[in-house]
Amino acid sequence: MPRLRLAAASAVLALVVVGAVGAAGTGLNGSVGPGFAISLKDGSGAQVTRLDAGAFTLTVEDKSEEHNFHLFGPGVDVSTGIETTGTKAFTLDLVDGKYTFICDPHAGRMSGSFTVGEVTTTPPPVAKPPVRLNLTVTSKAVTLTTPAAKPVKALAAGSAVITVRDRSAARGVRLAGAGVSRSTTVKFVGTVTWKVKLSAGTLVYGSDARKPVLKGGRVPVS
Ligand SMILES: [Cu+2]
Repeated sequence: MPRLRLAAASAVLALVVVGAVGAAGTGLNGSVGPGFAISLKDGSGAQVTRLDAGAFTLTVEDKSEEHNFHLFGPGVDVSTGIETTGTKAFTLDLVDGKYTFICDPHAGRMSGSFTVGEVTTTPPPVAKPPVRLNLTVTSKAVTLTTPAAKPVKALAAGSAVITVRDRSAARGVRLAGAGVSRSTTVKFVGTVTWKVKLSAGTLVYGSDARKPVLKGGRVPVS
């Protein structure tokens, strides 16, 4: 009995010490059990989703002998025992980053997280400028070239701006495959611009109508 009383006294002392420390930091309340409930709330009772960096006192009420409350993140790794219950307090120095709390035996269904500091958002991907191509049909040939007049051997999927030069009143030019299906009419002579979105596949270009049909080419798009 005296030993028990001593234990009780030291527990009270511990609570007093914790209380004193608690005054230095903002209070957070963790709770686990009964059942599969786990939560972390601020002083106003609201679910913690984001905090400013700083000192905090986390008071955890562990209400179950099957669960524990385990909080970890940058510079922090604290937990209550699985088979123990009761109230336990921790001082936390939270810095910018993501923190997670779980019940170790049931991390799959008992977990939560919050961020500290600025929430880092990944910047939107920088849009690649469209590739520029020239598609030309004359009475003799159909060619697909770069603006520097080099033949196109391969293309990357994405946007393309194609300057189409139809120099033949007897043929149209067509572009098909890789998500594209465009053509000029047989009679048309002139220059048009096609803005297309190339997807992976094979881009086929050639002429149509009047025989002989001019063979163009095939370009892999990946
Ligand atoms: Cu659990």
